[in-house]
Amino acid sequence: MSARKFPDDFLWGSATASYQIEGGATEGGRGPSIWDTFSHTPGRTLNGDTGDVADDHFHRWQEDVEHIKNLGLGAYRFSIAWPRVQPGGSGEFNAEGIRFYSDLVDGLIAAGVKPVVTLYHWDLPQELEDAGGWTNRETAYAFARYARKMAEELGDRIDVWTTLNEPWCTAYLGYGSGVHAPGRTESLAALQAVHHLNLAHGLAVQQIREVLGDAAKTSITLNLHVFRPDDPSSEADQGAVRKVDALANRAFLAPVLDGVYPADLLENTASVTDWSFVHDGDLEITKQPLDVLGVNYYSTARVRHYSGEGERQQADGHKDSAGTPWIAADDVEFLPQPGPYTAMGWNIEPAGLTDLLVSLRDTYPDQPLMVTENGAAFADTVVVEDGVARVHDVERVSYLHDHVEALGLARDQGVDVRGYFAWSLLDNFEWAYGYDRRFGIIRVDYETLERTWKDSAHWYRRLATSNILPGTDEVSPA
Ligand code: IFM
Repeated sequence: MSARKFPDDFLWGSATASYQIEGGATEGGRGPSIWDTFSHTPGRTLNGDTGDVADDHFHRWQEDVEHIKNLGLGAYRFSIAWPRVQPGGSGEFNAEGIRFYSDLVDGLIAAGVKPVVTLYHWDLPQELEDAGGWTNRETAYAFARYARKMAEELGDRIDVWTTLNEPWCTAYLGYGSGVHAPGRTESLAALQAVHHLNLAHGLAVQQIREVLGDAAKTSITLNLHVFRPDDPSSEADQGAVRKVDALANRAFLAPVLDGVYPADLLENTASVTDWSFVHDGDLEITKQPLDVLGVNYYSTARVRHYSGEGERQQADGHKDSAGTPWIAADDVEFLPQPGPYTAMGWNIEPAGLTDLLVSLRDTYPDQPLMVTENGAAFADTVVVEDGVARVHDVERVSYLHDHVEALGLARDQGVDVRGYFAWSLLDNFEWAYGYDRRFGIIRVDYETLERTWKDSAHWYRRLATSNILPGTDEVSPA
């Protein structure tokens, strides 16, 4: 069997996010974000870990760009910390913070790497949260002003402008289940956040296009959920899938790509809200032409209708939540999926990625796609061989291999997927799990902050530099 080949212009990249890698939390004029507050609140993160130092990328970014270059990547996806460039989220911008990203962008371009920017990967300026955060419509307008400023400053040096990363997490984990910052557990707040995030996205795209014209490539990244009905022949289980699909997927896809909220979403959540926070004209704003839709994929979920008998199962990967991210879905059960699992407890099912990409193409045939995150956490160990530190992360190599193959299978079916970004470039602060879960293809020693390529990095370099899917045993250093 010949190895899978990808086209020459297929974009191979790796992704990170500001709060997860930067550190320098109080340096360079950066203001506090909701994740500073949250992680410094006892009991919120595993071992009380914070992003104060993280990978110290703030000081080591040049070394990190060198790693990206040596990996042979065509693109690097990173996020801008809003409070680093505008400490309070409105008002004064911080020239020093802007310079940090401007230098990073120049460094990437000099290394032959396309910068793919995310404007919001969860580190909301704390001052904005104090005024209501994403429950407050004003936050969407503040976000648009910040987006405009970034477009003015970074301009045409950016390859793709991504407005939001995984608004599902911001809305439902931040305001519904409370496992993410700001840690609120209010169903109404979560749904208000859903809408204000969609609005923020649309307003920001308008601003970016106003500054940069149609040449600007714009995007949003969604963590779309793949739900399997427990019994595919059961109408009740299919109904359970539709209910959570509306909350998790269509609550974002429909306003952003179709300019509507799904009728079943409004109906199912009527006990929580009448959605009067959606103003006339908002849905024309949320729907903006998108050059690429970013898709983050990790695993699948199995759901069934809950009749009320017996204890309701909630094996959805968020079962340790204080509240629930599944608003008005008490009649839906999440069942454990068969393994294997990653260190996050997430099941590994590459076919879910193929299914997701194909179903997106079926619904939105003209929408180009990009897998903006995919990867796995495992408990890595370092071994020293001939005086050289190695991490034989066999499971991660095979996870990446199988998911790239799954993406290839979607392409075989004619799906227009243009790029793939491994999550993550570096081990980093995995939110409520602190530094305990390692997703990096490059290991970070949190004592010395030294970077060590894992086998997965060597494997990924082969893929990125050849466009041919290497075997899982092709992991030796070049
Ligand atoms: O680390 C996160 C990232 O910030 C957003 N997507 C999922 C990753 C793994 O949980």
